[in-house]
Amino acid sequence: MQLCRTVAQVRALRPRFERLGFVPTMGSLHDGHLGLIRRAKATCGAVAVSVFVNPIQFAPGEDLERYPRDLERDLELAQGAGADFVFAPEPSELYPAGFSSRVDVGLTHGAENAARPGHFSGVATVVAKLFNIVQPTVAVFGQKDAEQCAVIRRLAADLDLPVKIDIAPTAREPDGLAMSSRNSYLSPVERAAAAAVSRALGAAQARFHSGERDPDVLRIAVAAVLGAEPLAQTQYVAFADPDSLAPLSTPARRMLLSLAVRFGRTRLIDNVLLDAGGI
Ligand code: PAJ
Repeated sequence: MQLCRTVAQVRALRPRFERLGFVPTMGSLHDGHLGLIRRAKATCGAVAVSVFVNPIQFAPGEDLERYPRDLERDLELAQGAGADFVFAPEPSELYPAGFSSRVDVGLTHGAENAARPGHFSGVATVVAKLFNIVQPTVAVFGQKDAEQCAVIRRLAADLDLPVKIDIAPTAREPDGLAMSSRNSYLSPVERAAAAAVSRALGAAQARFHSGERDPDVLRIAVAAVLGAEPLAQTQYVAFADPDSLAPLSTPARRMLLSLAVRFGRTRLIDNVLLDAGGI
């Protein structure tokens, strides 16, 4: 497995691969990331991974400085999952002096967009750059970040980017907690309490599957579970169209239910796609 630190190194390596899968990450790799790498490898036969804590998607006061970084460990894990090369640039490589462009996808209705203004423009900008540098055939993203998936799908479609966007299911811990690099911030007590997030989603999902389609009723089921966990500080419970992210307030057969919940200083997000399909 090769390590590229510069755009020029990636450009020199790229012609070696015909089909190339790509998994963009901010490092601190966990089994959720490794599942995406294996999936991209299985689809394309070769896979590139980027490890870059993207400064422009963090607002002042967020966790940019304390975000966990361990490149040696990430390289070992990426290699073990089948990565052919890792692109781990310095910030100055992607954002040299004079850099001033921004990609703005819109989709401003999203609850996460409202909670983190400017975040998705930072994500779309770096992902557009990474796609142009790596030139992947398929790029794999995780359903864990559902709003990010909607933004990336729109970005690729609207700008005619020649890449297929593939979304992989959320990888979870045995108690249901969605895997996340930020889980490492949780104290043992907070970690135990954090299982309430997926339990709350599960409660709404169970109601949905027994025929309840009204977001206001489902919201009560979510609130009952989160309200029973004293350490959980709910930031939002949102029902939205999974593609446009427009909020839903009337019964629907297909809804993205997403949550943001704080445990102490740690902010966790999770979601479930409620889809009645042909039922
Ligand atoms: P990061 O949080 O490192 O996540 C990298 C990829 O892994 C994303 O597609 C994310 O959705 C996916 N992922 C994270 N946890 C997952 C889980 N439990 N199950 C399945 N997939 C999971 O998302 C980012 O980085 C950044 O915003 C990035 C796209 C790299 C742009 O900077």
